[in-house]
Amino acid sequence: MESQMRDVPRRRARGRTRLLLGGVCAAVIAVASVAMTTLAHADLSGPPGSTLKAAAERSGRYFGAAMGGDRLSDSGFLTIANREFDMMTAVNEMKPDATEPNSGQFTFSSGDAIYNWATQHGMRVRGHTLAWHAQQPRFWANLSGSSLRAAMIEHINGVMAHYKGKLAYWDVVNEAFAENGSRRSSNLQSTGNDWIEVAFRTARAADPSVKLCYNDYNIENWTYAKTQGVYNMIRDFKSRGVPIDCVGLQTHFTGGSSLPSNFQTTLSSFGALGVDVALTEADVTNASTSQYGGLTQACMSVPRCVGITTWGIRDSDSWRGSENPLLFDRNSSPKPAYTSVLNALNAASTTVPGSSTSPSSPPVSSPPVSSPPASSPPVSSPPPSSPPVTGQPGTCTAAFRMVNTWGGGYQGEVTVANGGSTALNGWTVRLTLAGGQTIANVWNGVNTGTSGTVSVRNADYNGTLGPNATTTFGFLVNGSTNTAPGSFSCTSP
Ligand code: 9MR
Repeated sequence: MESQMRDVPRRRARGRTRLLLGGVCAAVIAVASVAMTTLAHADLSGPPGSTLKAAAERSGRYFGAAMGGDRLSDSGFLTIANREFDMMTAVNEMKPDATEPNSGQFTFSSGDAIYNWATQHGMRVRGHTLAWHAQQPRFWANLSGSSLRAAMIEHINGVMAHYKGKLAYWDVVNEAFAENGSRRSSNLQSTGNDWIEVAFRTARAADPSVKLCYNDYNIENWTYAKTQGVYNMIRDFKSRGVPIDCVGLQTHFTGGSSLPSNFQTTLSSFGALGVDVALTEADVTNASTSQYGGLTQACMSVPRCVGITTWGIRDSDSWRGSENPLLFDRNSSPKPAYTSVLNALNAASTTVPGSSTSPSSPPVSSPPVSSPPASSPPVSSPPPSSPPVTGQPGTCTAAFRMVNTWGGGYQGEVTVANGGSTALNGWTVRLTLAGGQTIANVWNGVNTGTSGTVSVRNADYNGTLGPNATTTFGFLVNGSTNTAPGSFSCTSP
């Protein structure tokens, strides 16, 4: 195992630093894919669970852990993982440097080994992570601007294609904010402020079935600037229809930081934006029973808090082993914090929406949220004051907007509108790209052709447009010019 010090996250207000230690683990043989297991039916009236996963599943939640590839030969670890956990995250094996060591050359053997073991033992898997300032492929260091942007898009497409339909969540973007609530400066940030939304749009197009998350640390305290920065980004994404389904709060209460009293407010506030929330990397200095119990209880009180993952299982697995921050000791025995977590899981006061046929989830801490389902683009309804409809049946129009340009390409958006008096059932937009340009990626639509005249038809979920309704699709174009496409047409069957 190789040890390294990396980027040092810091809560400046309290002058703390955290060491990031860890290792890159051995590759193991990949086996065929295994279908995702589904969540147990929530039932708060049933008997208490005697394991972490059983207790979490009572309320439709999961209890997860992180494992490195080296744990695949550690029977002590595997025994507890199999008994107690139903979600797994790879510590390093699905990160960009691990999955694409050289440009366009993807390697999944280490990630697959963890995926296969976890799914063969009834667990679901959380993908971590696709775009991050740390642990990048070495060749990214030589890239910037449009070439780095294109490399990020290619990376997301390459990795997500491999895991398509197999994962429960992807941490699409990790740790993109600074402590003061602004964007962290990084090579990715230097490609343009829209890099995060481009990452999410790319991810949605690559795998519409997986939930797409933003993941960060030090966003647990509701009044902290960084929490507000992330919150505002997600609110903005939801208002503009940028696809995002969840926020991961890493919940590292280590290195001096501790459970804030407003943690539940943070969780419910994020949830009220219409995203799931999850505690994704929990660990607590000396495994304080009150903090572990408190963080669990906060999650159990917020319907959209879907689960908790600890960053390792035993103290000997921890990136901060000297703080003994996990639920099991070095002899694999559960610690007192294990009992406080188990009790808090069993005392859940809410179930996750959709996990129960007779929900016992009053909106205690977050109001019911009406958000579009994961894969729906925004489809607007006509305003109540719309003029009387006089258009012809099935009149489809397309309007182009240049969203962003850079040296070697641009991001475009097309709004498809139904100006007719009856619903459109399916639409196809034809557009002509300038010479030398190719479409790299389309979301909320399906393209035929990548250069010259390209046609884009509706995706499965946005083909029906009522009178005066609109929807949008987006695309990325590579090329030496940023000339907008010409000769648009829209037809409907
Ligand atoms: O636990 C991981 C450790 O092995 C790596 O060396 C380190 C490198 O950046 O990353 C650790 O995992 C981090 C996670 O990916 C993101 N949040 C902080 C985690 C702990 O540092």
